Amino acid sequence: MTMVQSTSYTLTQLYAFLKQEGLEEHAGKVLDLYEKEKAGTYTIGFAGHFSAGKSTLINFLAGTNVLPSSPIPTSANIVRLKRGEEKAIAYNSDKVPIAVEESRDMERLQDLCKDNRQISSLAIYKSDPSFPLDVEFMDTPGVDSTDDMDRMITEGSLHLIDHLYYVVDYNHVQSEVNSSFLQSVEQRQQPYTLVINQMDKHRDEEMRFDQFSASISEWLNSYNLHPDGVYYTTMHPSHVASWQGNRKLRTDVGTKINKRITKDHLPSLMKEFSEAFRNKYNIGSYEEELATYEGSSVEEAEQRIENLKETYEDKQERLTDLYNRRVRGFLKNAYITPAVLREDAEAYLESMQPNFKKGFLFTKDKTKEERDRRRETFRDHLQQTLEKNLESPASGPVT
Ligand SMILES: Nc1nc2c(ncn2[C@@H]2O[C@H](COP(=O)(O)OP(=O)(O)OP(=O)(O)O)[C@@H](O)[C@H]2O)c(=O)[nH]1
Ligand SMILES: [Mg+2]
Repeated sequence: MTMVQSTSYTLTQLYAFLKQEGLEEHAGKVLDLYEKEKAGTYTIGFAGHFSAGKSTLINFLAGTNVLPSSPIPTSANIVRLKRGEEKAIAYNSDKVPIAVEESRDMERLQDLCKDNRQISSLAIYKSDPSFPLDVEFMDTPGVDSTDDMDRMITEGSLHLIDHLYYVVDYNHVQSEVNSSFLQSVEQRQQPYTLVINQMDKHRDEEMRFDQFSASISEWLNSYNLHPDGVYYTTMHPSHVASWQGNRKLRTDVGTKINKRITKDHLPSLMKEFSEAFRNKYNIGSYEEELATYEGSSVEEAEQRIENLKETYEDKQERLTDLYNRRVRGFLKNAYITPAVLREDAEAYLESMQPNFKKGFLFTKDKTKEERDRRRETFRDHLQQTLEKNLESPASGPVT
């Protein structure tokens, strides 16, 4: 496969091309990549089922409290948390900034995070996050179904995430939504880490921790999932500060930030774009049509033609043979000049001589009458002989 280098030039060309083709949404993703590359931003994303604790976890890891968290589905739009002079920029679905808030009012900022009527994404700059200026944490709305997951992958901001932390709550790890989402993530070769949050709900007397973690490994293996790591955390106020798993996760995030290994999203986006082209130009239906001419059916047709040809040639050969045997055979043996016919011919030829005269009176009329009679006799006998010796054998069964 040819690797596409995500240079600014490639992105600009690609953007212009997609725009020209009317694939606005895809052009928008290229623009995102272009801006991310230009700014040199390293993005850590958080996704998962709603109420798993994503926003709480980001607040904890970033050392802030700006993201709203609540037991009911809360985060309604994508929030990019950055370090900088405090402000919030709201974008609509066309990625156009529609409002800039310079407010330090937490409630106001949190309301923006929950509003998805006009706002589709939000950039919040805070002075307190512990991470460097070129790093951002991305919070995403919770998902509840495979459809939500698909939307999150195709319409969301997965194409901007360098490393994904997939957050699940303790009670809903092994769900269909989680496994199918993570399989899509693997397909896109998106590096990710699994975070099992709300571990305060775990009861050792019901199941030992090692048994629980073994069941998680088994589940991952059964779906052929290979996260970068698995972390067990709790954001419960009574445990948050002391929980070992939280510290391990924080260290892991720190390591990721130090290395800042960026993900090249262009190859998987190119696949997405080519799919969009296929849909736009209805390539699938052409392929289906072509497929009907391919494979066994055509081979079958060819075979049938070949068989027909063979049958035809065979028949032709047999007919030639038949003709030779029947016609030539009896022609060779046909007795078409029996004695009586020879006599008739002789009599007729004799009557045709100029000096031929019939009887004593040898009138002209009598001579003509005799000539006619002999000709008729000869013709009748010839006719009978031919019928008997030629026509009948030629139309009879072949032996
Ligand atoms: N017991 C317990 N509760 C938690 C934990 N983490 C978060 N919560 C609570 O769970 C609820 C949901 O937390 P959020 O941080 O809003 O979860 P979220 O994943 O961001 O949810 P959405 O934005 O709606 O998708 C809140 O009431 C949190 O206080 C945890 O580890 N243990
Ligand atoms: Mg949230």
